[in-house]
Amino acid sequence: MHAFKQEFTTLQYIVAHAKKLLLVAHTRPDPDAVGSVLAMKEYLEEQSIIVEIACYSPFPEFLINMLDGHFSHPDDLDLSSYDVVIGCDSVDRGFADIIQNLNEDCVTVAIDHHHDIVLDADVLIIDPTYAATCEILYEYFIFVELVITKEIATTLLLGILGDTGGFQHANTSAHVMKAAADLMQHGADTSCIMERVFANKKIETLKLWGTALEKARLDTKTGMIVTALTSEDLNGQQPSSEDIKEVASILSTVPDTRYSLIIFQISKGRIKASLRAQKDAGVDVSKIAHQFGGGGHPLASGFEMDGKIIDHNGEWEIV
Ligand SMILES: [Mn+2]
Repeated sequence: MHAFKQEFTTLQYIVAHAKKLLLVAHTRPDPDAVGSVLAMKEYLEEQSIIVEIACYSPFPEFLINMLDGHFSHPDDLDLSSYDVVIGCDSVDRGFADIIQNLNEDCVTVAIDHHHDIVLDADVLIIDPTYAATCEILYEYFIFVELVITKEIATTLLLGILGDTGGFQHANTSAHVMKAAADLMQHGADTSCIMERVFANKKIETLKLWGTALEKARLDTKTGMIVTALTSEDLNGQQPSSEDIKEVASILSTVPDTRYSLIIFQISKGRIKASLRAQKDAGVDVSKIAHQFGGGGHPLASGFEMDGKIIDHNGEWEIV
């Protein structure tokens, strides 16, 4: 685990001199992306910096009543007006497009825990041994001796709980638990976050899960369990990425399963897939995701591609 002493010192210096700063959350933001940009915003605004958050997707509906957040579409912002831009989590998704439109003097910072980041920035704070970007930010806030408010504690724990699947994934290290305990001590409400992120399912969502689980097929030779949701299955519904990831997680725990794959139709002509592997199963699902232009972690990854899923009585074809 990288200590980032030098990078944190540099970031602290950049922040001390920033006047107008843009935070970037990745497209279709997950709890770690939302948690990290909101925690950063709170910290930066304390220091009288003008801060905005850019994202190509709207603020996630399931977090609206819990957190006070506002995302602006990058096209609605004057991107050349910022002196610092910080991308938090999955910086390859969206941040790369924004970087191209910045002022020449603008300082760019990327904070991430994905192992396959190709994007370049002036300051890179990237280490895949961290479970969440929020875990890296927690380290940074300790480093700069920030007083952790209830809001910051809540947003950081949101990211940690999101990316560890509520402490269930293999990335739940002793360091994660220590950080989480400290954040709880500073007022973060674990059960409230858990309810938002993992419970609080609409009946339609649970029915979709039911369809996905019912159609799942296990190949005992390879240990792969697979299921798919066609546009007919979805019937106009648009499940969140979190919902789909959860189905992949549940399927990966079936006995004799080494890894799981769920494919669903996100829009007409476009499909999305989520992969989960069991720890010690010897499968690196990020390698599979890479073959299809996606990415992620060895035990949790995903990809998107053009295509339409067709169901031939339980045998799927992508055309
Ligand atoms: Mn993350």
